Amino acid sequence: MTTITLVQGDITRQSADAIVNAANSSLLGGGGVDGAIHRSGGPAILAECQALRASRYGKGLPTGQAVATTAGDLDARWVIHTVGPVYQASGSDPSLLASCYRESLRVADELGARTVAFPAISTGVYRWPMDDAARIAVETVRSTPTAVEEVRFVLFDERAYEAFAAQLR
Ligand code: AR6
Repeated sequence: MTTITLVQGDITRQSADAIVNAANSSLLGGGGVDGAIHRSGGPAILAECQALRASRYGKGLPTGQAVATTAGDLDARWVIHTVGPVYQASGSDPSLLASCYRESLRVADELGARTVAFPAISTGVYRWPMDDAARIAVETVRSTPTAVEEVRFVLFDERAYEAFAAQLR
């Protein structure tokens, strides 16, 4: 059984086996959660991301996929980087956002992670509407078989927290 918990706060302050990063396909950093994770985690994370680009992901990590690195100075063993889809009002594929959660859990299982902290993927720079993103996140975690014991959604502000709380009620 996987327990879903909600926390309002900064994901870089969390203690967990794995912390998920809402990255971009370059894996070389950016703003939002991505910037915060690289700033708090230190240069070891970027060094491993650069090695992954050179070895496995020359064209970048595709949207909806996930890959792990060290967590550097964060209070975690791994960072799992995943690339959310950019929301477009003209049509966006929710299965790609679901895939981020499913693939991150698959990577977590491969690593043996038991606690995994997720941000609200795609809801910042990538503009996915929060209520819809919260529904997709919670439904996907609930329907994905995994040995992860705790999935913790770490929501940056009260609006995001309330959107996820509504899905759990
Ligand atoms: N802890 C938890 N949540 C956070 C934090 C934090 N420290 N900082 C921001 N959020 P975003 P995306 C929330 O933009 O939409 C980057 O530049 C934020 O309020 O980080 O998937 C990447 O390099 C929002 O609800 O990720 C990509 O280019 C959520 O995290 C692009 O942004 C996601 O916002 C990815 O965009």
